[in-house]
Order: sequence, then structure tokens, then C-alpha cells
Amino acid sequence: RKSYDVVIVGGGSMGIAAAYYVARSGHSVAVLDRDTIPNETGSHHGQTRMMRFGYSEGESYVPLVKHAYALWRELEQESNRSLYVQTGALLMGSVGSDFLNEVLHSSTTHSLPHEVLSASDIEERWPEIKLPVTFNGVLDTLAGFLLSEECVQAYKELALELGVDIFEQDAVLNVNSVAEGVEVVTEQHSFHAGKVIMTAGAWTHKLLPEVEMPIQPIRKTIAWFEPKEENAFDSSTFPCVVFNTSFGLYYAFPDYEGAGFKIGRHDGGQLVEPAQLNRTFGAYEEDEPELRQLLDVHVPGAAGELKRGAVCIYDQSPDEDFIIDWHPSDQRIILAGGFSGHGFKFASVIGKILSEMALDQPLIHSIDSFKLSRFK
Ligand code: PYC
Repeated sequence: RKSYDVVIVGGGSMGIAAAYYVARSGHSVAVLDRDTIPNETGSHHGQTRMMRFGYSEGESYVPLVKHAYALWRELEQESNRSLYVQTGALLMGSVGSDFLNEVLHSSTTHSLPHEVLSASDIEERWPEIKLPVTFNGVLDTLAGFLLSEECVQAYKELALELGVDIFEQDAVLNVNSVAEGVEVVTEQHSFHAGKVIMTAGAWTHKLLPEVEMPIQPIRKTIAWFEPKEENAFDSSTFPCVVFNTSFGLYYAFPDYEGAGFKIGRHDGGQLVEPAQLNRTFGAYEEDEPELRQLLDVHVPGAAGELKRGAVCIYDQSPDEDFIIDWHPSDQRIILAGGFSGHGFKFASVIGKILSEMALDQPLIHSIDSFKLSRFK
């Protein structure tokens, strides 16, 4: 049996970041994952994740985004990698919609650099975007995208350098509280931990059925399309875009290193059991057409050939806010999940917060609004 100060169950973006920050404080750490790290079965694959500051999900996230951003920049320095591409993000929707009002409220409350643009301002600047006159947009100038697998790889390499033990392709079978710590049993090993951090997405509830983690896994698709005109959507000139339309909330990324114009839909998707998730893009009839629909209406020049499609998973909480808390009956177990498809950008700062929770340190941010007890 192997003993560690902290065992982390789930080495996705949150778990691997937590491993790094715990190890940086001089404690022994093991990270356990049923897959490899990084992998294509969680919520961090597909090249890019958006970093937005004027936050449509609520201005209370803005200080957390700012801190996350500072830590991503620090990770770039420490890993000697380039992880962030600042393109700006253009958020568009009906004039006066709750969505745009919240983006504006976040931007003004926190004095974030931004520009409010009419439909014609937008079309003048990016003729590839087609909008009705009833739409306008907010350009979040600091925004851009993170290279998601590279971020996970960077944390992994730094964690390994600090002596973290990583156990890949070894699924966790049991997590049990005992008098002197927490026992974790995997297919191949057994561990004794002073503290356990659970960052296993929908698997957390399976491993700790006594904790009511109200997380619904949702199957989501993303796809890369060949632009009809070469270079029209290149990340050197085209921003990340979000469209809040009458037929769905969509996000898209400019073409980075020839991958194509990447698009996904934030709402919708299929409610699934994690073990039964169909990971084949195209397995559902609507997979490609629902993404093309947005392109056909608002970005027709990007609606070329499908280059690649992928499937990923959202772990959705009922209010789409995160769940970060201690286990209600064992404070040695820390729970994090419900990132609801907007969590990746925060993985750096949440990893740090989870490390502080595990090490009984003061928290750099309050987690009051993320507590599990809000659902009671
Ligand atoms: O939170 O910005 C975001 C996002 C983009 C795609 C999925 N989530």
C-alpha cells in the first residue's frame, strides 16, 4: 500500500493543476486517472478553450478569471511553453438581451477593456460575420484561447519534476474514509491518503454515492470546418466568437495552425451516463447539422468541408455554477465538479484553491457560492 499526503482522483485539468500546487508546497502527491493525462475522454481535449473576462455567467466570476489568467501566464513562464493566444472575444446577441447585459455589467463593474459594437460595426470589421440589425456585440479585448491539452501537459511535466507520482490507465474502484485517513483502491494499487481531492467529473458521484453531487453529464460535439476562403479566419486577425441566437448559444474559435474554424454549441446536447457515452462524432443525426446551422446563418464563409469532429462531456450542475466543497461528513475529502462547460479557463486558479483546501491553508478566493449546500 502506498501512502501520500494527498491523493487526487482524476487527472484532468483541475486535478493535474491541483497536483502541481500541492507538490509545490512540499507535500507528497499521487494522481490517479482511468485514462492517460492528457486524454480525449474528459473535458480538456480539442486543442483550445476560451478565456473570457467580461463574464456572461456573472460578474462574480471576474476576479477568479483574472487570477486564473495570472496563473496561466505563470505556468507559461515555468514550463517554458506558449499556452495562451490573445485574439479578443466577440460576444454577440440581441440588443438588450440578458446575455449581453451581463457581459457589459461584468466589463464595466471590473473596468475591463471592451468595445460595444453595432451589427454594422461588426460587419465592417469582420465581413465574414453576418448579423441582423437587432444584434450587437461586446468585444472583450483581453480574451483569447488556451491550448488546452498543452496546459494539462505543462502541469503534468512540472508535477513530475516536483516528484508527483502519476498512475494512468488505472481506474479508481473505491474511496473509503477510515480512522487514520482515506483509503483509495484502484484496479492495480491501493493507497492511503491524508487528504483526497476528487476531480473525477461524473465519476465522483459513482465513487461517493453517499454525497449528493447533482451533476448531469451531457454529451457535446465540437467540429472544425474548412474555411471557404484561405486565411479569412486566421487567429492572427479573427477573434473568438460567441453567438447567443434564438436557436442556441454557440461559441467558435478562429483557425489556429490550420486546424480549421472550430465551433461548438453550449446549450443542448444529450444527457448520458459517463460509461455509456457515444464518443463518435456523427453518431447522432444532429451532430453536424446543428453546428452548420450557426455557420450558415452567421458565418457562411466558414461553412466549408468538415475537417474533424469530436465529442466531449460537460458535467452540468443545476445552476451551471461550480461545485467546490468539502465532503459533508469527512473534511479530509475535497470535492470539485459541475464545471458545466465553462470551467477550463479556471483550472489554474481552482487547482490552487483545491491545494489550499487540502493543505488547510487560507483560500485565495471564497468558495461560498460554490458550496454543495446551496442545493439543499
Ligand atoms: O466557457 O468560454 C467558455 C466556453 C467556450 C466553449 C465552451 N465553453
